[in-house]
Amino acid sequence: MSTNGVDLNGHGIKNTPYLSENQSQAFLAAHADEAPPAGKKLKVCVGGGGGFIGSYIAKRLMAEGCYVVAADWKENEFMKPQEFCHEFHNFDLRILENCKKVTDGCHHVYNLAADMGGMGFILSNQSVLLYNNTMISFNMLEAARQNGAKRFFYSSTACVYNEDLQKDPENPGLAEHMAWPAKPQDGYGLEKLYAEEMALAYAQDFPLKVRVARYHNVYGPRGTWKGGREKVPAAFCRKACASETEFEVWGDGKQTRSFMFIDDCVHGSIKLMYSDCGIPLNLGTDEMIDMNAFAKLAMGTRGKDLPIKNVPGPLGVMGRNSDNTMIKEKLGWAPSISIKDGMQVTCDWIHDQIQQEAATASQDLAKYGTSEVVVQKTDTLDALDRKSVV
Ligand code: NAD
Ligand code: GDC
Repeated sequence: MSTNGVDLNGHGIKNTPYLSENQSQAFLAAHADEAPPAGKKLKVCVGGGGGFIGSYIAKRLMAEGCYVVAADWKENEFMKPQEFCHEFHNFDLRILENCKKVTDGCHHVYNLAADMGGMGFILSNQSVLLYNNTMISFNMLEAARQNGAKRFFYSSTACVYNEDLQKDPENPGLAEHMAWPAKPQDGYGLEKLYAEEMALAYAQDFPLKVRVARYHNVYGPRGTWKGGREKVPAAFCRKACASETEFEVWGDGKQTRSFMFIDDCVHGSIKLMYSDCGIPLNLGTDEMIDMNAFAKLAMGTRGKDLPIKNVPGPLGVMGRNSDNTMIKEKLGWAPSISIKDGMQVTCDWIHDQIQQEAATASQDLAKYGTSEVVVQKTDTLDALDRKSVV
């Protein structure tokens, strides 16, 4: 593990080359025209601040001297609100009135809120997530405009890319222009692509600077690791801890992905927000790996080498990698934390979570050796009529 750089979140990983440790202060020093009045902090709203990436971004912005308002319809599972924000609002962000309340007076708005998960969620929940995410994305953007925010960050995804370019596991890298002509693999990718376009249109028509990151599979401590919404890094860490005789992998395991550790995601998101880059950018690593090799890497973090059992499951695309030419050109930086380093930290954390559960309740470890597929329910849609406007 490299010791060069800064340990952003106390994970012990220091290999991100930081241009400025405190990006918020550097931004304010360079943009006097966008700075709040003397003595006032830059006020930032983080939609989805109770979630994985949102809570990290909120915590980092708070540490960098911003006044942080986090909003989510659930509290963070692993941190108390005061650990990552100044104000926490338990609001349904599908509702414009709620979005307006949480973005009131904010200079910057980050939208990280989405009904989301890995392949065990997004393919089997298309209708509900299409409705929920469309409402959140549109209303957070419009609320930012109505409240006169100066900058808006939208968390898009590698799922926007044309599926015809992702059939071969030897994916050479998806460059930003390859999202068009559009043919995303699922409704989640399509909804994200449309929300990107809407944000870009707002940037053209209104005095709102829009920044769009296309995240490539983000993982790390405090991410969802069980229940069916987890993505493959957390699922494999959990299986590496729990499996004793064989290791289950959905599909033939030849499908490839690249993965980004949370510290790189936080640093890159804030760096992009403060940049002059008005076009969507890939935010991911270009260290591509196939799922059988990834399973072995995860097992290695626990000192295991079990036989792999390839089982049926939702697969998504066959090959996906990030082309980082554009981000290097625009930001002079790209994510660089290795899968090996990031997975060791993540698997150690999931091991601790399992140990903590075992200390408080009787535990069926075998269930953690397999992954669930989440069945679609309409409770969030039905709740719209009853209790959404807080
Ligand atoms: P997450 O599920 O941990 O966080 C999303 C948060 O949004 C959750 O806390 C959830 O409660 C909240 N939310 C959902 N619906 C809401 C509503 N109606 N009102 C208020 N809050 C609501 O997921 P994450 O991994 O932190 O993802 C953050 C963003 O990044 C999402 O927009 C996601 O689509 C995007 N993204 C993530 C990844 C990844 O690999 N994690 C990859 C690509 C894009
Ligand atoms: O879920 P995910 O990480 O999403 O799956 C990656 C690959 O790993 C898939 O081919 C899946 O079949 C395989 N896989 C094998 N075993 C398992 O136990 C498992 N659990 C999971 N989850 N997968 C397993 C994601 C989206 C995100 C986000 C990112 C952006 O797609 O689900 O919402 O937008 O992409 O990069 P993935 O990478 O297909």
